[in-house]
Amino acid sequence: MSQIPNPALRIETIGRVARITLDRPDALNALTAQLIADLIGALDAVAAQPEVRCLVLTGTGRAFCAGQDLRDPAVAPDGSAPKDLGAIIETGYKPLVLRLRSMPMPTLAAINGVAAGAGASLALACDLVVARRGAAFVQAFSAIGLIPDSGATWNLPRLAGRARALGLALLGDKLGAERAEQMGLIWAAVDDTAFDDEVTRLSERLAALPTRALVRTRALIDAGLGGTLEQALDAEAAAQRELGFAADYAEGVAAFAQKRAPRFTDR
Ligand code: T3D
Repeated sequence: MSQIPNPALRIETIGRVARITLDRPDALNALTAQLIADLIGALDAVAAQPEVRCLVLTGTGRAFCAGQDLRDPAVAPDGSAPKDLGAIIETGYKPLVLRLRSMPMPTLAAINGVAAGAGASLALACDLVVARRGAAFVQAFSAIGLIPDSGATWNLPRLAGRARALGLALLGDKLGAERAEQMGLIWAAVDDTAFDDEVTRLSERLAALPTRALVRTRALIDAGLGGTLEQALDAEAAAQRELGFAADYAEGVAAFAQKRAPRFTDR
């Protein structure tokens, strides 16, 4: 059950950009069962705000998120009956990742520090990932006898290829932001001093673009990765038909003809 406000979670909307901040820096923003439920609630709340056209997900302190809180009694082995981690995924991480991936606006992960385990998976589930040059990504799962979860086995090989996905997942080494960018795992590594400005600039830029078309683009690219060319062509035709009837297309073409910036409104 969601219990917003949760002091470990901050939600703020500035103009057309909503920002959700994981805010328990003493625990490297690790996720408890309650925090996962509240994060889903926060995403639902942002999705329901019609004026929001970009979501930024970030953390406070020196970590973005250290993944599952290994001290949470809901999951931590304590000598009593073993915990059903499959149930935790089914009731927590799976709906969280699906909610994130289906947000009705572009999502930007602003990686302020280390992103480990499910924290790295959450980052990779966002549409764009920008990271401080000093940040790092860790597939921390093998070190504790688990497999990469929260979509990592789906996202990692698609982003970085099988060889690198396996190297990262099996060895669990820290991967610096710059190397993550070179591997195609993230959009950009940014100098620490320029990070905040770049996140603001990019989020405002995304918010000014035609939201509905961006969201359809995400869905088509995800579907296209698993389908045939013919399926992709059919899905593109259906989406283009829908967008062609919508206001943003008329506005975009009018702005082009009038040599002015477009003002997109569809969501
Ligand atoms: O279990 C299930 O429900 C299934 C789902 C699993 C999803 C998952 O995410 S599994 C993976 C869980 N996460 C990890 O295993 C990451 C563990 N942490 C680390 O590997 C490292 O802490 C980091 C790479 C994230 C950062 O390293 P470093 O050297 O910068 O910091 P540190 O010294 O290791 O950690 C600082 C403190 O944060 C420390 O506490 P202390 O000693 O100062 O009191 C450490 O215990 C705490 N911490 C770090 N990660 C977690 C954590 N506390 C609870 N849970 C954590 N995940």
